[in-house]
Amino acid sequence: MIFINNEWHKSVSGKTFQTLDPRTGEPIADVQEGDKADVEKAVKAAQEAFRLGSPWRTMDASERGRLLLKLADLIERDQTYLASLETLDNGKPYNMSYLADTALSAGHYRYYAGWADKIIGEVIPADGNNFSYTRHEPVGVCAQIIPWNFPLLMQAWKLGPALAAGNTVVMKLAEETPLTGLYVAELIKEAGFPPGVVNIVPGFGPTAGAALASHMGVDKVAFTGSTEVGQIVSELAAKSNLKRVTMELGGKSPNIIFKDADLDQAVEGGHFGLFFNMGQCCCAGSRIFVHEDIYDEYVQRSIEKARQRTVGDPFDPNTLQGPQISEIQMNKILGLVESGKKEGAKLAHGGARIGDKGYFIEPTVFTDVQDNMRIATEEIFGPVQQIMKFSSVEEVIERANNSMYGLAAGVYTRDLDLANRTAQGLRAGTVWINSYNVFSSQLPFGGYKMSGHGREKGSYGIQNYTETKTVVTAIPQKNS
Ligand code: TXE
Repeated sequence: MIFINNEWHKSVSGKTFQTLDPRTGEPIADVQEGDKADVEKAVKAAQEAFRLGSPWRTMDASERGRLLLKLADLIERDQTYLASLETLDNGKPYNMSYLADTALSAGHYRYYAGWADKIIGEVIPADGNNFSYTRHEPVGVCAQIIPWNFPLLMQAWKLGPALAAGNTVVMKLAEETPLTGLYVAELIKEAGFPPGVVNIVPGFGPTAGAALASHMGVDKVAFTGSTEVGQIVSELAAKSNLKRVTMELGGKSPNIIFKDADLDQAVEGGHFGLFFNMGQCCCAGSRIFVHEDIYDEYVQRSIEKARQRTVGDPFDPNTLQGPQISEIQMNKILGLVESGKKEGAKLAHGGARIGDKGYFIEPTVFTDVQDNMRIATEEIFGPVQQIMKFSSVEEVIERANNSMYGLAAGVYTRDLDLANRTAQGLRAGTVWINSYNVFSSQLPFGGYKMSGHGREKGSYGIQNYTETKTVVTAIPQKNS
């Protein structure tokens, strides 16, 4: 169903679509398919909820925080159900859905609850006889378009700061994974958010998504997804009403292993940095640069780790890797594996589909990868690790930066000077040193270059959901 004004609606067109179980490719449920006409209704509801004098606009900021805290509590109350639904719809191991996705989502709402009454402007000693201050006001009606790789968490990353800052929202869920986002809609209502503050439309990108991006009544669009679609959304936003845009897009993140690194830690970091979430992470460390002195040992240990990775039913507690999200994604990944073989990389492990039901792929390791190969330049978004060799610091920084992307990077070394020098040289929104995939709510996240712009999480996430208003009042005489 479609969630507008705290009520459940059927699609105006009467159309539905199926969401599939990635373990089998079989349908789980029919979902109402939102389109332009549904987006129209949802935007109207969000505008009405944002009108001056509305319950949402007149609510104490601390009360907005209390509602977010309540939402976090409700997610925890229903954590087992939500984690099961996430695994069913997305295919990620249940342990991850429970310990990472649902837990981090609740924590994220709680973190932004704390911000709600701490968004403060400045009193400014401007020249002349005046009293001047800034207000950090909500941007207004925000469209939020999210992907399928972390359905609950991407919803939380987007809703948390938007609601803390007092915006209203129309969110389009990914067509592959609409179920948990819709369940959270019910919790939003139960928490007590006024009608129209959050509206959730399941549907497809070129219809519902594009309608949101080009809508004249939407003040901002926040998008997470592919760089290609990010360009389309930016264009629609610019051509319609120059709505504000934040983008979290693809990546080809380097993970640099220096020769003095703690090898156990670096092998684990390279493995986890790539294989986590079946490789379906925008920040996946998909170019692992290893110093030539330790290259052979690193490669051998990485292959061993990939060999030990258990693939299977994501509800089995021993499973580390479930299916990929869809047939399209599986075929894209297998196509890139073929290109790697053709272009001369060494397929050291895996490389094939597992079985003929569902979308399972073997944990795959390529070694002897060259920088210009497709597997070293294109986002694979699957369980395929690229390992390459380097010899000097200057060389590796230059090669790591030689990408249209700049989302994240990893550096493994025991030498603090080398770590800092490398971190400063890398053109990436996040640099993890002797770690990878650290996603605390307090840390800003976002991209350089074609990995996007704007930041989510942390105080920077709030900045992206506020407008600054300067108010200047003439006064008879100012005094210091
Ligand atoms: O992404 P899309 P897809 C990358 C990854 C993956 C590739 C394709 O490389 O293999 O993208 O995945 C909505 N107007 N990432 O096809 O299409 C769509 O409905 C407005 C990286 O799934 O970008 C969904 O809600 N919206 C990434 C969202 O965009 C449109 C996460 C993302 O889908 C639209 C996912 C349009 N014209 C994929 N077309 C990351 N940064 O984490 C689609 N959408």
